[in-house]
Amino acid sequence: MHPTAHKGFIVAALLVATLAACWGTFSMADGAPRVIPVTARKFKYTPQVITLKKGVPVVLELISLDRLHGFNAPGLGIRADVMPGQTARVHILPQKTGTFPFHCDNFCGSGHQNMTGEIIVVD
Ligand SMILES: [Cu+2]
Repeated sequence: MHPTAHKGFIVAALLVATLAACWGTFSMADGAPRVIPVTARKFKYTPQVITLKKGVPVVLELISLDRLHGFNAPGLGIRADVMPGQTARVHILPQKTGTFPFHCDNFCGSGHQNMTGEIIVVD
């Protein structure tokens, strides 16, 4: 390679590296947590299994497709009323790994007891 061309290559490589570093900083700096939509209806939460990463903040956006439900994950200290036409936002910053069951805690009919799921926190 001609020395000048070589230099040009290094400059280009540095530029790419700098842009990549900036991009990484920006995407971290925007700080917007991942949003996970969750729907409730008789007698099911969707998704039923929610996988999170320890230390990574998320927001659950809970909405009901029929009537009032309750979202309760005691192991994570989370509870929210889930209503039709109104999004309930629950912020979670998982601190420990494990499987944390959630259930509907507003009696919503026969089948209510099946309205369960789990949040799995992984490393
Ligand atoms: Cu329910």
